[in-house]
Amino acid sequence: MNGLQESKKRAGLRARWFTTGLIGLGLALLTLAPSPLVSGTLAEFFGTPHYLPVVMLEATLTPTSTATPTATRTPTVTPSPTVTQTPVPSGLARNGSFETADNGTGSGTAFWAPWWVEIPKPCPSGCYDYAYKPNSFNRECLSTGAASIFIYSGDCSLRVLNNWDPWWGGVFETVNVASGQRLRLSAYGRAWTSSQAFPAPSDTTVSVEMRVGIEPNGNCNPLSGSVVWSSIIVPHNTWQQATVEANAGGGTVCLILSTDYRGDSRFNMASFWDAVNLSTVP
Ligand SMILES: [Ca+2]
Repeated sequence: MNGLQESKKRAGLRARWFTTGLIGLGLALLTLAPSPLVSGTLAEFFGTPHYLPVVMLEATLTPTSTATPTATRTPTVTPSPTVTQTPVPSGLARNGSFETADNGTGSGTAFWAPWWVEIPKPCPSGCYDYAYKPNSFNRECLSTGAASIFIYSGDCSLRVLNNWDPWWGGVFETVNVASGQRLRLSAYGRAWTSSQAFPAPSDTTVSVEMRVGIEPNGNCNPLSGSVVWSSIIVPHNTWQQATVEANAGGGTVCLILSTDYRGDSRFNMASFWDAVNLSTVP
C-alpha cells in the first residue's frame, strides 16, 4: 500500500467515526429528551409556550400494515365506528357530552367557559408547586381522528392540556334551576400524562386530582368557599365518575369541572371530561 492509499484509508476511517458519533449523539438526545429526569430542566429553559398542543390521534394506535385480503374472500363489513354511539344524556346540564362546538367560548365547546389558576413558581428550579395557564382547551373527537380511549361517549370529549408546566383549571357553565332544588352533578374524567408520546400509558406517579363542583348561587369562581365539591378522583388510564349533590340557592347554579396537576412536570399533562349530567334529586 503506498502513501496515497494509506492517507485515503485514514480519511475514510475518520469520516466513518464522525458519522457514527453524530448518529450516537442524536439517539442519546431522542432517548433523554422525553425522560422525567430532564423534563424539569427543559421546563426551566423553554417553558410552555414553545411547545404546541399534541393531538392524540387514533392513527398512532393502529398498526400501519394491514393484512392482505385473499382473492377468494368476500370483503367483510367493517365494524361500526364508535362515532355513531349515542352520547349519554346531559339532563339539565348544557352540552354535557361536549358534542356541540363553539370557538367563541374559549373552551372550544358550547356553553362551557375555561378557567385556570395562576400561581407563581415558588423557587427558581426543581419545584413544581405552581400553576400556569394550560396551552389548550379544546374538543377531541372520534370523527377527526382522536383516539377512542379519550372519548367516553358520543363523538367528542373536552380536553385540557399543558406541556411541562403544572396547571390547575377546567371549565364551568351556569344552569337555570328551581330555587331550593336538590341537584346531583356527575361527570366522567380521565387523566393522561407522560413525557413520552401517545400511546404511552399515563404516568401513575404523577399527582392529578379531578373533581366536579356545584356553586348553589351561580357564582362561577372556582376558588369560592361556597362551591360544593365531589370527592377527588385520580383516573390515570381509565374513565372514572365524580359525583356531588347540593341544594340550589336561587334560580341559577354554576357547574365546575376541575383538574389539578400541581406538583409535577411532564411533557404531556392532559385531562379529559365527558358525559356531564345534572339531575334533580327528589
Ligand atoms: Ca361526548
